[in-house]
Amino acid sequence: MGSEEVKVVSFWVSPFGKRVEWALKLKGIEYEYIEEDIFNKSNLLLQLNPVYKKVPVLVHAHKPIAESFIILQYIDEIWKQYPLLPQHPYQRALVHFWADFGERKLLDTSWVAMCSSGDDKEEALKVAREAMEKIEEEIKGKKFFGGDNIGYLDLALGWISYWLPVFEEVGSMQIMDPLKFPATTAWITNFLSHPVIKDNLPPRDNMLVYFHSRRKALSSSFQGWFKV
Ligand SMILES: N[C@@H](CCC(=O)N[C@@H](CS)C(=O)NCC(=O)O)C(=O)O
Repeated sequence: MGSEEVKVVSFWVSPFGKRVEWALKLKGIEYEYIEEDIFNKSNLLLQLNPVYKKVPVLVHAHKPIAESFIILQYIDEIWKQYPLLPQHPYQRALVHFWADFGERKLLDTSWVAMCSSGDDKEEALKVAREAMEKIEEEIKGKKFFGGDNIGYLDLALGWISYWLPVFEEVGSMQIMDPLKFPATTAWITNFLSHPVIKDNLPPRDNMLVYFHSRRKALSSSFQGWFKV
C-alpha cells in the first residue's frame, strides 16, 4: 500500500505544504513535487481539491488528500517508519489540540497582524503573544515537541521558526520575543538545525518580497484571513 506513487502539489512558500514535504522526507519517502500557481489555479488543483481549491494536496496511489493536518496523519498511518504521532490516544489528542491552537491563535493572528494596522493589528498581536506564552509552556524542558525527535506538532508549528520572523519583519512587529520565550527560541534552533528542515526551506529574500507584496495587496481591504 505504501509503495505506490506519491505526488505533492504545493506552492513554493506555503508553510502548509512544507509540513507535508518535511514529513515525507523524515520518513524517507520519494515524491514528485508539482508547483501550483495559487493565483491562477490549474485544472489539476481544481480536480484534486474541488472543495477548498487550496494547496497542499498529497496524491498517493492516484488518490488525492487535502488539508495539511489530515495529510500528516495519513502519511503517519501509511508509512510507519519515523512515527510522527505518539502511540497513546490521549497523547495524540493533545498533539491535535495544540496543532489546532497554533493554527487558530498564532498563525491566523500573526497573518492578520502583518496585514492590518491600528486597532485590528493591536488586537491580533495581543492574541498572538498570548498564544506564544502557551506554546512556550508546552516546549519547556523538551528538545522537540515530539520529545527527542521531530514529531507531528513540530511540523505543525514549524512555520514559527522561519515564516514568523518574516511576518514580523514585513509587519514591523514583534511576537516572538527571545527574552520572553527562551524555550521556544531554543526549539527554533534545534528545529532549524535538523538536516531535513534546513535543506527544505524557501529562500528568505524571496519570501520577504512575496510577503511584502501580499501585505500591500491585502492591507487596504483587510481580507487577510486566507491566502498565505
Ligand atoms: N488549512 C489548509 C490551508 C491551506 C492554504 O491556505 N493554502 C494556501 C497556500 S499557502 C492556498 O492554497 N491558497 C489559495 C487560496 O486561498 O485560494 C491546510 O492546512 O492545508
